[in-house]
Amino acid sequence: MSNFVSVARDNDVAIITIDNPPVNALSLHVREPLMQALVALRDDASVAVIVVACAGRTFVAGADITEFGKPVQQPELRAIIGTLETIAKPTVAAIHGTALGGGLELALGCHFRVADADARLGLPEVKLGLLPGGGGTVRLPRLVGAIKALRMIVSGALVGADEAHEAGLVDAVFESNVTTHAVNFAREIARKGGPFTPVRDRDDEIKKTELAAFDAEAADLARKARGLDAPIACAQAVRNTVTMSFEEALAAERALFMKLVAGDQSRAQRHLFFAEREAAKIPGKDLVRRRIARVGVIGAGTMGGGIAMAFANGGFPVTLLETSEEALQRGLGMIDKNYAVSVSRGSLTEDAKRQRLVQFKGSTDYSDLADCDLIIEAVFEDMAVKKEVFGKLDAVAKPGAILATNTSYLDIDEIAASISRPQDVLGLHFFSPANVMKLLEIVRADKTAPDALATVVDLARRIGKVAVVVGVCHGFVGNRMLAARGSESEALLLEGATPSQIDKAFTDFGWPMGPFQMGDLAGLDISWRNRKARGQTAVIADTLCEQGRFGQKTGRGYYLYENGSRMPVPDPQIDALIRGKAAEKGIASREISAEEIIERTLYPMVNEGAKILEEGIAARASDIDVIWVNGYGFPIGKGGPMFWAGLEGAPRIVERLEYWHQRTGKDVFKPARLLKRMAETGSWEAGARP
Ligand code: 3H9
Repeated sequence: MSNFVSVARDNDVAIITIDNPPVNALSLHVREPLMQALVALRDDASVAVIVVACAGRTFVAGADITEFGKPVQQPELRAIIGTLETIAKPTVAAIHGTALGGGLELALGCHFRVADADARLGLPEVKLGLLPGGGGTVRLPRLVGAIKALRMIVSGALVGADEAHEAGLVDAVFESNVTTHAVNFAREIARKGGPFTPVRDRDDEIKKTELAAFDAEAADLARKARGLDAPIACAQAVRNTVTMSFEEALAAERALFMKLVAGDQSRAQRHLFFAEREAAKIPGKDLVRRRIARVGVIGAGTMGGGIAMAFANGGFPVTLLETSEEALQRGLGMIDKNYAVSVSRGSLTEDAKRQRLVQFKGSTDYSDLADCDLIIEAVFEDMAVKKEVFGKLDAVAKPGAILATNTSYLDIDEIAASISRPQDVLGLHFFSPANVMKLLEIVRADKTAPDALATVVDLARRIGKVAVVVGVCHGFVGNRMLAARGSESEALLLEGATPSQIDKAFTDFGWPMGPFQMGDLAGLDISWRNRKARGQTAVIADTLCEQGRFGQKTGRGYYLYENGSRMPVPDPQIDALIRGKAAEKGIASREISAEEIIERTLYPMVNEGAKILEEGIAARASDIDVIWVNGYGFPIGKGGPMFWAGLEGAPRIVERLEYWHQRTGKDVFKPARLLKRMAETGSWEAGARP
């Protein structure tokens, strides 16, 4: 029929196969022949049953995301599903891999769904800033009930085949060869005879809904939406299914979908979807990767332990090295405790915990790292200490082993130059807690061999990290931009803003927390130590540390944390301290608006991002977005700092930076050449590679 949709016959069973690699997305070139096939088979009296299946590694993983934002082309998915529902003979979706979004909606248009045991199903549109727009919000509740559908749709979480079966979403689960089983299943169904009720006409589950319980759950979910429109729209659409007729709810779903798909939040989230995948693409696709069978981690503190756990979770045996038996046991004990917490929360089984723990081998002897293919040091952030560690590694590591440093700031070229094999050295900058945080900055040093780099990029994916390759500079991409963001924080305080006012401007923007809450959480002593090492000062932050106010860990920082609570309480003493320091410096207090706070913190950050692109430290503007969303909590609905700069308007950012530069003379406000070019051309890429 077409390269993308074919029909095969097994006597009176017709099998439609969608074949649109890599994920069988419902692109126009699939929808057209699919519609034709359905109409033809509906009208073909020799066909008794229709099975809808997919070739390749997965069932349909959704609508084609690249088509969003462009004019809708017929036939639409909704029309295809509508046509499926006009077919009186039984229709069966044979699901393997993932049935996601429009893919699951297509399956919901069938009378029956059968799945491979390892298949996963879900409506993850919310993660793209959307809601299911192919009838998912009106059909899924009819099978699994409104509250379960609400949870699935608002979270976008996938369910396994067994759970789907239990919930009524799937009618049968098979160990393997789902299409063959689907044909037999279909025959059996046809033999028993109809009538076969389309999902749209099954109202029993809907009628059982207690609206008050539904609303309570929806309100709870809405509180967690943090400024995102899609979760709220998802909940509204499912509620409509309870309160409206099928047709009305379907029309309301469509209206909500069209609004979201045209909005900035969904544009931003779609940008991030592709940006994350793009970030993993580096030159050297065909390079032979180095074999990584065992990983060594030096340092069993919070960072080293987290890194070791990340690899153990990814199935790698790990040798964990410490300087003393006592430190080693403390580190291993912490790892055990972390896994125990996961077990108590129900996210890990006892058995899985045991399997992870056997991956660890502890040692205090460097020669035990000789069989490791990748060794990551996570020791004290000090050049001399790091060089000493690398010197020892140079002596014991096997030829070709990749030697990585987890430094957050130090010059990796200098570390690499200190040993005999600089080609094997690179940076792996994990974010704390390393077993949880998704971001991994992979730092390519001057002499890093391309195959070593390609190996760790692949490896990052295997341990579930979102990896971005960056170049060497102080703080790499993330922390360098963080410094630019933070540079005005103190000045804003001295000029009259309070920590809570600044933090509120951030949370209103969509950040999970503001810079002062974040400082208190991370521990103010860390940046204090860093400042001292670099001969820098920050009058308020330094005074806080001199008073022993290190943040949450001492119960006092910019805020008070009473009785071990993590809830920040504004402290009048801090306001007095700030006003006192301002008076000493002769700075008059004035009203500071939320707009000014954003301009003086986030615009310099975008500016620094532009400099990073100019210098080739990041390859693409979208790489910077991936770093900030996954590592620092930049609101996903704004797509990352560089995408947001486009929404905000680069001309405006340049104009305001120039204003602040003129007023303060500070370098952070001096617009980067590339930012000015972006303001003129509207594209980072136009200037990224001059
Ligand atoms: C939707 O369905 C809306 C409807 O309700 C309403 C419509 C009216 N479209 O992730 P991978 C590409 S919204 C286009 O690396 P994996 C991806 O960019 C959709 N392209 O593979 C990549 O390209 P490249 C709801 C897509 O094995 C390649 O495929 N569905 C799409 O790690 C491989 O992807 C979703 O949100 C797409 N839908 O993971 C599911 N999906 O090679 C989104 C993927 O050039 N997809 N690509 O970089 C996923 O979650 C994962 O891709 C999946 C496979 C789990 C399927």
